[in-house]
Amino acid sequence: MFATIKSLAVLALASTIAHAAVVTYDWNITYVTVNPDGLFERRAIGVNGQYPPPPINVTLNDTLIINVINQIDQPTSLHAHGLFQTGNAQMDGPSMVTQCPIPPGANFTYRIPIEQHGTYWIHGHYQGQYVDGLRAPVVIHNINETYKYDEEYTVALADWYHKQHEEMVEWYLSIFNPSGAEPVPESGLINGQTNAKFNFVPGKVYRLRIINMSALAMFHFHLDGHEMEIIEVDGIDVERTKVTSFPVTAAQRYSVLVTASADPSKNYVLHADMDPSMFDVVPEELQLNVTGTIVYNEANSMAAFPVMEEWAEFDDATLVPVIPEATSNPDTTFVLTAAFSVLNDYSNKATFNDITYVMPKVPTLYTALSMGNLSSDPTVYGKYAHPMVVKHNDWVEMVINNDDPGNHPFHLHGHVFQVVGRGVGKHDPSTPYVGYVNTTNPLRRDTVLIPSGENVAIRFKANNPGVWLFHCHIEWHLQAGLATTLIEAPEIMPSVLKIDQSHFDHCKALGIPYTGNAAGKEGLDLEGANLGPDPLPGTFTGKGIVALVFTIIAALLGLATVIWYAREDDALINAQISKAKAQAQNNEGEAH
Ligand SMILES: *[C@@H]1O[C@H](CO)[C@@H](O)[C@H](O)[C@H]1NC(C)=O
Ligand SMILES: *[C@@H]1O[C@H](CO)[C@@H](O)[C@H](O)[C@H]1NC(C)=O
Ligand SMILES: *[C@@H]1O[C@H](CO)[C@@H](O)[C@H](O)[C@H]1NC(C)=O
Ligand SMILES: *[C@@H]1O[C@H](CO)[C@@H](O)[C@H](O)[C@H]1NC(C)=O
Ligand SMILES: *[C@@H]1O[C@H](CO)[C@@H](O)[C@H](O)[C@H]1NC(C)=O
Ligand SMILES: *[C@@H]1O[C@H](CO)[C@@H](O)[C@H](O)[C@H]1NC(C)=O
Ligand SMILES: *[C@@H]1O[C@H](CO)[C@@H](O)[C@H](O)[C@H]1NC(C)=O
Ligand SMILES: *[C@@H]1O[C@H](CO)[C@@H](O)[C@H](O)[C@H]1NC(C)=O
Ligand SMILES: *[C@@H]1O[C@H](CO)[C@@H](O)[C@H](O)[C@H]1NC(C)=O
Ligand SMILES: [Cu+2]
Repeated sequence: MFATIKSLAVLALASTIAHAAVVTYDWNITYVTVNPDGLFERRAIGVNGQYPPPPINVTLNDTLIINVINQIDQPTSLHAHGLFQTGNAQMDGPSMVTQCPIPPGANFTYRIPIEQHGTYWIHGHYQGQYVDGLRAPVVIHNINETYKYDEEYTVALADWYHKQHEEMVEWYLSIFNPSGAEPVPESGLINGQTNAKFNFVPGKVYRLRIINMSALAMFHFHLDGHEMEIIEVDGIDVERTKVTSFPVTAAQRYSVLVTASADPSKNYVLHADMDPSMFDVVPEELQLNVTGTIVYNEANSMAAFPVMEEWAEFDDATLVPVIPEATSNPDTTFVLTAAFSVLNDYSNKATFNDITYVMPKVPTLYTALSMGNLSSDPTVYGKYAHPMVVKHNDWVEMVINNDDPGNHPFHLHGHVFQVVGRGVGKHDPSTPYVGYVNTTNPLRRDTVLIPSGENVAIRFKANNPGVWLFHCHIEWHLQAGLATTLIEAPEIMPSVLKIDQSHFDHCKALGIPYTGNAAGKEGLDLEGANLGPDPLPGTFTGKGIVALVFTIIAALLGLATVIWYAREDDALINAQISKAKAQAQNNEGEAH
């Protein structure tokens, strides 16, 4: 079932007990035809002919090598979510941030020294490829685990769509979706299937590593007949904390210890309930409650448990890291307000401080490495990369206000951050936090959920020179531009990061410049840089904008009515998109 591990070379020095292996995986990325929910056969992106792609399994201090062979007809890149990549930012993966994507037919080697342990995942970071299946767990064992357990299982939760991501995102970002309704998945999967089984033996202690690899769905995790203790959050070991259920938002991970102490003459349901509040519309046929089975004996009947009436209250900020980390007053503070609105291209986009993320012409890391001392000037990265430049070893605080009716899980590459403060409304960083504030030993993680109308302050030390994306991990929202770029320690980056020529060869093959500013030019001349849509002028209300857009669409297409929200009429919408596309192409043709 697992990837072919090409070589596992143990480099043990005779005089030390140091553990360090080079673990190599070959990832031949191809299309596969799959039907994981048994409802619909579709094309997905698989690895070595398999869907789901094989999990990656390494140990602290190993070097992980992934040889990517890109056999799909589109570029790709891989991001190992949650790994620090210290001094190795060029291996972080997001396309046009730290590398040019890998062209179709090309190979690329990710070489990642493993400096952490815990539960992570790896996924495509070129457009929305992970929604189409390019995602897998990454389990990193500690040399000496903090908690003892007998066996472990990975429980990878994911939402599943029947349509190709490309088709869905086109609709999602089109003028026909001014309210920004996200595509709703058709199913939820556990380990890529609908009937995952986990064998338990009475008396044994199991570590379950729960990973939410969703594009959208948030799951509530609980087990019939068994108690759980949380011991790990996003790679950080925490003090044992008993829970009955807990939410896992996109990209978050938890480990729980479970003792197989239930009556072994029964089998038990493992629940991952999708939270319907994330969905604009809950289709009648959508099975929200995704389940697996804890099997003591295949011949057993299922134990009957009442339906959980309400998910338990759970606050991740109450979890206490086993290894404390001191915090410090910030040297630099950024305030980011997240919102969605119809911008002046009449599509619904996401913004931080009214800026929607648009990829630069040059990968941001390459700009940082090629601009000399101008690399500390945010201007060179282009306004729409939304650069935030910080100096080496500064303490950085980011206050994120969620000014949107939806909840958003925000993820920072290259770090875990401390969750130091939290509140309702927008936070003014010149005033102290009331309510939740913790500067003693706050929770550290790499993905934090910020509920609608609330704010969170996170802190980290800028000790990892590189370029790191900060973004919402709901894939639809990233595609809508809910991202900023952290430029960390540009003043020393060229002396820390060494980039192999093969990276630049891929840029050449795709015609992407790899030196210069965001426009591929010298100095502060940014003419020709990619520009994003901007907010509409004036004080349109959301409803006013919807009405305005409605009018524009109606006028544009000469239609009396446009039904954009009613997903039941996909055919009509698709026809309209095709028509608008044809029209746009005509216009383009005329303009040229
Ligand atoms: C792991 O690597 C670190 C850093 O190189 C080293 O200090 C440590 O001793 C290593 N641990 C083991 C058990 O090999
Ligand atoms: C990659 O997978 C495809 C499809 O299974 C196969 O045709 C091709 O030979 C594989 N390439 C390598 C290098 O393994
Ligand atoms: C992971 O790797 C370790 C060390 O090589 C091995 O003992 C273990 O069985 C592997 N686990 C899985 C699930 O492959
Ligand atoms: C990619 O790697 C595969 C497997 O090692 C090899 O067969 C193939 O020739 C390589 N392709 C390119 C373009 O280098
Ligand atoms: C592992 O942990 C045990 C108990 O916690 C300790 O006795 C042992 O020295 C540790 N081993 C290493 C290599 O750190
Ligand atoms: C995964 O995250 C998404 C997005 O936050 C959430 O809607 C979904 O319920 C989560 N799934 C699980 C199993 O926690
Ligand atoms: C799904 O699970 C939730 C919580 O466990 C429960 O309240 C709800 O009734 C379940 N829905 C169905 C359709 O079983
Ligand atoms: C940038 O470097 C050049 C020489 O390399 C120097 O003349 C100039 O003063 C520097 N500018 C700043 C702002 O440090
Ligand atoms: C902050 O964290 C520490 C240690 O994790 C904990 O003891 C303390 O209760 C927390 N303080 C607050 C206000 O939550
Ligand atoms: Cu979001």
